[in-house]
Amino acid sequence: MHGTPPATRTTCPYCGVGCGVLAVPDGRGGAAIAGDPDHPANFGRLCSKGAALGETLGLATRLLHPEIGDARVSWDAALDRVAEGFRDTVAKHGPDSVAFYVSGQLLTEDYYVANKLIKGFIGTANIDSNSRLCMASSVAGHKRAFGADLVPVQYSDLEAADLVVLVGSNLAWCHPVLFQRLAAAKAKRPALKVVNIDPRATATNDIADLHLALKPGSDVALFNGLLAAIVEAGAVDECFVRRHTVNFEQALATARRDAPDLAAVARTCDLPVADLQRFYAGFLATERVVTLWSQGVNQSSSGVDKVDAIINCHLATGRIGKAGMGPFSITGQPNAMGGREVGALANMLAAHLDFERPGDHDKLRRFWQAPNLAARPGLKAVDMFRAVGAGKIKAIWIMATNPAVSLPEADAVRRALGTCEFVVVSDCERDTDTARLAHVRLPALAWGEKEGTVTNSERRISRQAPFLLPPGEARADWWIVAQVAQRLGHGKAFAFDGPASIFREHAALTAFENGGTRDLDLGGLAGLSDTDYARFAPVQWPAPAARKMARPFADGRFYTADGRARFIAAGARPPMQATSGEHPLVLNTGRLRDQWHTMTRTAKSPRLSRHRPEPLLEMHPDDITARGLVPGSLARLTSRWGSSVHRVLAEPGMRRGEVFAPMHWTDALAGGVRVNAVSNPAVDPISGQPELKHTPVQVAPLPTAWSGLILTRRRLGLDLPYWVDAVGSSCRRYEVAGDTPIDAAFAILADQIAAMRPNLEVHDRTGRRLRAAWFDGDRLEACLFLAREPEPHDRDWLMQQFEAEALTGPDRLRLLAGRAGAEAASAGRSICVCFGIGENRIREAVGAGAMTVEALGERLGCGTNCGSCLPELRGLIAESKQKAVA
Ligand SMILES: Nc1nc2c(c(=O)[nH]1)N[C@H]1C(S)=C(S)[C@@H](COP(=O)(O)OP(=O)(O)OC[C@H]3O[C@@H](n4cnc5c(=O)[nH]c(N)nc54)[C@H](O)[C@@H]3O)O[C@H]1N2
Ligand SMILES: Nc1nc2c(c(=O)[nH]1)N[C@H]1C(S)=C(S)[C@@H](COP(=O)(O)OP(=O)(O)OC[C@H]3O[C@@H](n4cnc5c(=O)[nH]c(N)nc54)[C@H](O)[C@@H]3O)O[C@H]1N2
Ligand code: SF4
Ligand SMILES: [Mo]
Repeated sequence: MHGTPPATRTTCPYCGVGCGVLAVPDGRGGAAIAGDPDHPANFGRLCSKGAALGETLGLATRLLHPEIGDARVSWDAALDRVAEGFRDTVAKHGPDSVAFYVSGQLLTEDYYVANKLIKGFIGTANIDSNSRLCMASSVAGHKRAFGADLVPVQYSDLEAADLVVLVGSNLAWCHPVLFQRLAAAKAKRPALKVVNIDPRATATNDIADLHLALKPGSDVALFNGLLAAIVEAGAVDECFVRRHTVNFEQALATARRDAPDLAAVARTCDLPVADLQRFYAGFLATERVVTLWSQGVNQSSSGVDKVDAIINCHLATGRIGKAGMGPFSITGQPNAMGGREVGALANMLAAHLDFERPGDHDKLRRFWQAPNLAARPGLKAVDMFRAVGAGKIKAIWIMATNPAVSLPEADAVRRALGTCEFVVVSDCERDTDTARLAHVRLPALAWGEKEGTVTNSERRISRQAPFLLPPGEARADWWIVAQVAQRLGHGKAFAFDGPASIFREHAALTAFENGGTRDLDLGGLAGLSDTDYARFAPVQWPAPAARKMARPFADGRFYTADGRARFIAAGARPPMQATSGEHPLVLNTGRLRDQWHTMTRTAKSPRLSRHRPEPLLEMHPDDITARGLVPGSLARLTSRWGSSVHRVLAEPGMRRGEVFAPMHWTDALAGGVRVNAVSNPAVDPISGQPELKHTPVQVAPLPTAWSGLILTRRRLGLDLPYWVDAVGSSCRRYEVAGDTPIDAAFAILADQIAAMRPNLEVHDRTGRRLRAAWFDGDRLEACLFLAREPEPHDRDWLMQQFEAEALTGPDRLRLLAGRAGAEAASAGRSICVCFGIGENRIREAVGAGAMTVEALGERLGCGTNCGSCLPELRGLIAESKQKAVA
């Protein structure tokens, strides 16, 4: 008898919460996915993205064989070519003429091997990570204040706190399971208060007692004001400050310059004095405070100062190193933390060993037996790609990241890669914006196939375990790097026989001549057998060999030379690029609930594609009107660096003068919409992290002759000023717009959709609306709607028609009308993607008296699985209550 195969315990490959997942393969290349009830990050919960992992495992678009140019080659040929490219470039131009650009989506083992090869054996520190765009400011802020990159808070502290301050974090959408843990703790204990500090009113406001919609970039002033208020109120923990810190007076003097009084702070931050007072009073009156931050803090030209301005307030009150309190930088990627641990950033060595600390270089050189170990820091991401553009870096190997989309000044990045002599890309997908520019493409194992460890936001190391066989010729990233290392003549140092042996070496390095001088110590894990490693239960570091793990900083000792934390005197300054008459608006960018980064995986999931199928530009309604736009129309976003096209969404929760666009869409999935073509390349002077949340822009109507919708079972390659591809369960959906005459465009698109003439075609007499549909027998194959003005078709209903085996008679006519008849009301925009419940149905249920999320859940099921849509459900309920009052 065959029972259900046992579930594989693994970890979600998306955000830094690091949820445990149970995966049961279905034997057909897919798997059933569930939350792991025993994992300490999520205790069984998963968000919409985690729950939809099963929909992302398909192989249709995977890179399955090595390629040189567009030709499939053997692994030997590809690896020889990569080794030759790097060897020749180094021989001719020296080690600093080559670079690796890596990612927080590599496993710790992959990351370790890449860092070891380039720093230890090629002999340059030109290795940087997409963590530069993500965590670099927090890393630098921690090191300045604590003497080490150590996060002293864990998830349970959020639940134990009495006040949680969220700064520049859309926790509800970006760390949904952590958000749910916080929401549940608050529901159980309403005394737990939440303050949300974000220029936008996001879904995270759902649990906020106070929202401070501050002026973008003004966080330093806000927290300097808090430091001054702490002193004013006599709330300083004098004993802690005296015994465990230095530099308090200098930091206070600077804070007072920024914050001579409350009114001054209110002006700088553009906040009501009363709201500031409430925030400060709450902070002063509450001992257990966690301040949690993310990209609204890090992605800033004053990111490091923002981090330290926050940490200053925790040091001044001694609120660090104890349960329920502390400064908490949460990580974005599944292994952002692992990359920091192995040191795969241009300004670090490895294992929290530093270029600057005397003796560290020598320790690493001896441990690795690497006489060629890089002696000075390499180029950080933005500078690295500028050096590629300037021809100084002539060979680059990009692993597990998509810089042609995710870096600022993305058009310049693309041009740089286009002119680079030798570009190698390791990816799981064949057609990414970056892979298109590669000379050699190397197929990497994906989630579900690869094996190793990741570290989450609370320093907890968990395993990613394989439950699918490697497809095609795809190989583990560590294997690929080690093979190239061997071809470069470093066989002995890279003779790893699997991830377990790499992990043991990494753990041994963290303990090497450590003796309590370095925070990162995994000595207790350096002796794991292969079997221990395979069964490895999640563990938090430090995990030294001899001592028991203690809460970081519980003893008031820090990792500076004198053991004391540093207050940092950091004065407020405005963002680097100021608005002007030509570019009067501020572009803020970030994430959507159901997409991950450059969408190479989440865009495969029909249910995730339903939440926001297009890249919308969120604007205050007054700004929309002022620019002659209307909601739903297309607009061009322009900056000094480039432009992109978006559909306009009216969002009263935006501040006037600021617009928000998602970072996700690429040229592989759309045309004209890469927002980082617009983003400015200013960076924080210390961390090198780009200011991705603040670019001066202009927004203007996009002149179009027509816009439309194509639904088809086949994928299309389009060449239009605006097009966006989204996957449905039985068809693809293309939103399109163009500036050529509508009749000609219609004919060209019809030709692209099918070789034959449409079975149905309806043009209205004025020539303003053209429609066609194609059938294969009775089965719907495609439909095309073009019109001079955007039309409100019922897209969800139309996409459902592709699920029917046969469409005949009146159904066909309804199809060309673009919507269901009166008898079948449309479900509307998808809110709960787990059960496919649309906005209209939710509004109906609310109208019929379901005024709580529980009641909605009982009636429709929505919100009862992953819970990611709960903030939006509450929003619809609140809206209805407001209407009732008005
Ligand atoms: N759904 C989803 N979740 C993700 C990801 C994803 O792609 N999709 N990516 C993961 C990764 S790698 C990361 S790094 C995290 C990021 O997680 P978050 O940082 O929470 O997400 P973002 O949307 O980038 O930005 C957060 C907020 O910063 C605000 N902000 C902008 N400027 C300022 C400012 O000057 N001050 C303050 N206080 N706030 C400001 C923005 O309005 C935005 O709401 O998410 C992770 N989780
Ligand atoms: N405007 C704007 N831009 C931003 C941000 C923002 O807030 N606003 N946020 C920044 C931040 S915080 C981040 S983290 C970056 C993220 O930006 P990227 O790292 O560029 O985004 P991803 O789409 O995650 O790219 C990962 C790539 O690796 C591939 N991949 C996945 N798993 C593996 C694997 O195991 N091995 C290999 N070899 N390949 C793999 C995927 O197919 C994909 O092509 O974007 C940054 N860019
Ligand atoms: S919160 Fe969601 S995306 Fe993040 S690790 Fe958990 S399931 Fe994955
Ligand atoms: Mo990130």
